[in-house]
Amino acid sequence: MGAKEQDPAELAARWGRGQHVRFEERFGGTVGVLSAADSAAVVSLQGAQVLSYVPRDGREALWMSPTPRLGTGKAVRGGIPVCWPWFGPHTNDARKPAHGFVRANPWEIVAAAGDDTGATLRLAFDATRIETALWPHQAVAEIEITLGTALRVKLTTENTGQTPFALTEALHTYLAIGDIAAVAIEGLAGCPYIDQLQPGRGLFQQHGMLAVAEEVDRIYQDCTMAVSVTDAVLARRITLTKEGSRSTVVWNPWVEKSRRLGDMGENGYRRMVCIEAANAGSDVVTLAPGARHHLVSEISVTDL
Ligand code: TA6
Repeated sequence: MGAKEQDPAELAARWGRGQHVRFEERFGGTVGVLSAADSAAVVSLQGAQVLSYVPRDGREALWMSPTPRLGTGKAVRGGIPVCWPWFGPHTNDARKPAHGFVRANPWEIVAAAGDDTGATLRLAFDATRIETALWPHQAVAEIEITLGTALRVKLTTENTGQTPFALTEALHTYLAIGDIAAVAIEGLAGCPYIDQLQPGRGLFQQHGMLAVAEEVDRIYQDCTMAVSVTDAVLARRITLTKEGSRSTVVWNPWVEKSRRLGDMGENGYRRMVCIEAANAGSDVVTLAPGARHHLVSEISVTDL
């Protein structure tokens, strides 16, 4: 995609919808700015990544690295990165990028709409442009972001090829919290999970509410319920509901991994937790030729 397709003025002429859908330069790249229902969201064309969601209470709901930079060939840490067409490390080639190949690539806008009640931006990524050595299948991914009284993100995968393929995926949502020591994560009770910090140990079982007091990196399997994060410091509850998702990933890097990552900022790990609508681990989606799969994550924020 050339510079013209990323030029905010060109995009505004074609996809601008008054004050409801605008385009501008931010963090060294082009973003769409959605405004409606007394809320706002920011989406980068790189990775079709939601970078910010401010609901009607006026407080940011998504955590973002203190050093966000687009166009570096790497994903921006924060917001809602799109992990596709695989989640985590590639199953049999460690040289391939973790979480697939769309996070650092440009997506194309295919639809925009907006009025006082809601605003929508839809972006597409045609994977046929990817060299077969990286991924030998034909597919189109679409991300539809709808801003209203909640933030709804829908990731659609269409198999445009002649052979079925296995898909794992995640909407890797970084929620903003007041302090990791003062949040209760509910909705996972009874779900089995893979502990990524104890590989090969089989499945564990979640008992009751999850509190985080160390590095947590879990793929809850066969887990379709809504997850809520009750934040005593910010006096709010963020609820994440899902469709088309059999896995929920929960991640906090804690101290050592944050240091190794280098883009979490000072004590950044205390102010974020990832709750991800996903299909990962053994929850693999097999997509037949011509079939479509939808993964939806909807975030709503309420005062306590
Ligand atoms: O979703 C959790 C996870 O898979 C962790 O294992 C950690 O690697 C995290 O994703 C971040 O991955 P990234 O490639 O964005 O640094």
